[in-house]
Amino acid sequence: MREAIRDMRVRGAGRIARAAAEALARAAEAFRGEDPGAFIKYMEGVAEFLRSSRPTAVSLPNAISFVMRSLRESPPASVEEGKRAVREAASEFVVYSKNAVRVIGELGARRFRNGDVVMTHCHSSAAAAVLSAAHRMGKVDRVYVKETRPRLQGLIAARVLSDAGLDVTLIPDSAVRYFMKDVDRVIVGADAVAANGAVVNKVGTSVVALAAKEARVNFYVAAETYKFSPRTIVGELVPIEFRDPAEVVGSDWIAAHPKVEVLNPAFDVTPAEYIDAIITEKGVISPYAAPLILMEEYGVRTWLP
Ligand code: RI2
Repeated sequence: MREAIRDMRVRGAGRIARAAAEALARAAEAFRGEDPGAFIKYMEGVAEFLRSSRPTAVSLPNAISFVMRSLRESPPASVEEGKRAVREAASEFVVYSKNAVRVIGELGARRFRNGDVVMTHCHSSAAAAVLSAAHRMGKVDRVYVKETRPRLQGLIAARVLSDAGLDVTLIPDSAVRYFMKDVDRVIVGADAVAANGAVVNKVGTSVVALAAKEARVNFYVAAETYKFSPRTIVGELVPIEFRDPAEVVGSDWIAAHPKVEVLNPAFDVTPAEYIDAIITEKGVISPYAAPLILMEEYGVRTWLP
């Protein structure tokens, strides 16, 4: 699963969180032995290994912590009990996560008006849930989807939204400002939401936000609460993943141009002042209310690490 997340066969912040939770449950089942202490140590190792799959989407460590808390808070008396605790916590997370995406769809759709033309970036299941729900409510028919180089996840969004019945226009990333004048609202997903309301999402998101602000177009983010980053409350930055430059131009081109540096950041940061609302499963909030979500999710411990 770590390899699948690393090479993005499993991708999308929500999906990798669910996959990690399920991988923990599978790893627990595979443990052979009778010593609960050894089981916990083994699970801590698996958790650490999975956590290092990709650095940016905070949903991944948050999901892992959720599952591991079931062992840490009440240490099991037997390996069987430990396995059961992990299995139940993992399935609780998966159920919660899928339901959260559905609720976000319903809450988010209410923010749209009849006839809105929308733009999105990359493929986010949460943003797609909002667009599909808004379409079912008869509010949104047309959506601009950016191709999202270098890995072209926009093509996934184009397929998903077209299958949901929307009229999709696929555009190159560089055409974002050209088409913004035709757009009423933007909606994107998130890999991490910081305590200061900044949103980390697929690289290029902040450019869409800039163009939207210039054109006075509303900019929404759809994010489950487990995408809020507790560490940012004490000033830690969300690490930005830099992926293989070969994803940008191919390894042959790189080999043929040894003097050219090719960089491939996977994410960028959109500051709170560019964001009108974050749609979570607990309600639609201002980005400046991000600390309230963190307080509710992690309590005062967040401030006293
Ligand atoms: P959902 C993705 O990252 C995109 O940046 C997307 O906006 C975000 O995760 C959230 O996706 P990547 O895994 O959880 O494609 O809403 O690098 O599906």
